[in-house]
Amino acid sequence: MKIAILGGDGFVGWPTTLHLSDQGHEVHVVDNLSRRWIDAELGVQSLTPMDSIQERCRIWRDLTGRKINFHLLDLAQEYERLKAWLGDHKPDVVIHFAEQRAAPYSMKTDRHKVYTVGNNINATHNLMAALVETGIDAHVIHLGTMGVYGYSSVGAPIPEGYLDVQIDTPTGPKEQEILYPTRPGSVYHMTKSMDQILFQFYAQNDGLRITDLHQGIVWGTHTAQTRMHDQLINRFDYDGDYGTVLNRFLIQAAIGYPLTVHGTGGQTRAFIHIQDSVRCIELAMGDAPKAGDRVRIFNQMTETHRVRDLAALIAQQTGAQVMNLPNPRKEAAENDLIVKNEQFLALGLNPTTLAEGLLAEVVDVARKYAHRIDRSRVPAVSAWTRDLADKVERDP
Ligand code: NAD
Ligand code: USQ
Repeated sequence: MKIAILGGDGFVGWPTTLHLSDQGHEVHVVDNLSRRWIDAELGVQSLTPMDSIQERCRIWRDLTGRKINFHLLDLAQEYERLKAWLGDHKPDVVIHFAEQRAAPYSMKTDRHKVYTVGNNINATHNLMAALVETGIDAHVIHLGTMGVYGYSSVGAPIPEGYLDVQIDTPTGPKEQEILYPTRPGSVYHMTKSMDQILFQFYAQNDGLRITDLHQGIVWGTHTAQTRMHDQLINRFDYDGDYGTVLNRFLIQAAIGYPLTVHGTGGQTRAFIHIQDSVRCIELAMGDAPKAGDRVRIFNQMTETHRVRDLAALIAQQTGAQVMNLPNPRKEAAENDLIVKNEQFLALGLNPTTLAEGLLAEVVDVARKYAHRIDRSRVPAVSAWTRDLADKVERDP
């Protein structure tokens, strides 16, 4: 199949690109490299030394004989070029990773809020409009987030996207299926909630075939293909804006930095290993909806963990200290989370769980590149409100 990977230079996009190229698909990465520019803006860099996307593609070709095509294009700002590109290449599948994905970055200042909404909503909507206009019947697979649900599950498992509700009407109660009500916890998560409505509209109005993957926090760094060569190494964020909690704890453990638990660490979140994330995308590709179907929604996660339990586990394995910091985010201090993920299990996903070996692998990668870490970039200082900003510890 011919596959367009929008955002294919990123943390999940790059291993997905390699995996699908390895399977013999014709793969095209479309990316504006904004994530690399944001590194420059923030004065941070990936823990792992990343080559340019062109160099990564060259190494892959030398190693495997397979070609990955790269196209520099901004989905949000270059609508006409996007439409022309789709018209020229006519992909069978479009995998859409191309959004600003860090909640703390989206909450930094009003400028970052405006950028995140403009970038994410326009990227998604431009893609929808261009597919309709060009008449291309590609299966769109979007990377959404578990965060659209808002985490607290009132004791009931979070279903895969839809909820059956009973509504009282003058003629008696009626059943209706609705999108699970969203409760985003950041401007970034809010854009993913808005994406859902765009998808619902274009599936119903134009018969676009869309799968939305509500993904949990991705951890790990290597996949089978990124291990094949030093220069195929994946991006690995550790800083207070882009680093996600489990990968941050593993890096902190590697450099002797106390594990930065926000508040009591009572937040329960969904997790998935990067190798499973890539596998899920492959599974979703093989199970495309038909025109006229509702948006297919999968919960792309394999396990849930409480933040303080993760910290305790890593502390026990590595000897790291744990520190409880004022939480810069406005979020429930404690929550439970039960999530349904039966669809991927039924398609054959064999979950990789938090095994000691894989955790140790990440710590080893972090130790190898520890000299690249700027410790002053470890604290999470982006606060959700002005009040919280006053309490954030910049140098804990
Ligand atoms: P990332 O920031 O590493 O990659 C995103 C890529 O998209 C970058 O290469 C960036 O340059 C590109 N991009 C952004 N805006 C663009 C635009 N307007 N035009 C073209 N390219 C653009 O993010 P990631 O961690 O790989 O996440 C990929 C997707 O998966 C995101 O949509 C994110 O919301 C979702 N997701 C990620 C995680 C996670 O833990 N990393 C968890 C759940 C969902
Ligand atoms: N946290 C800490 N210490 C840290 C960092 C985070 O205690 O050093 C806490 C946060 O307060 C939060 C939880 O850990 O309660 C998760 O934070 P995170 O940064 O790992 O995850 P989040 O901001 O939710 O975002 C990440 C990705 C995003 C994706 C989302 C999936 O960046 O793209 O959509 O995970 S989910 O969390 O399921 O919504």
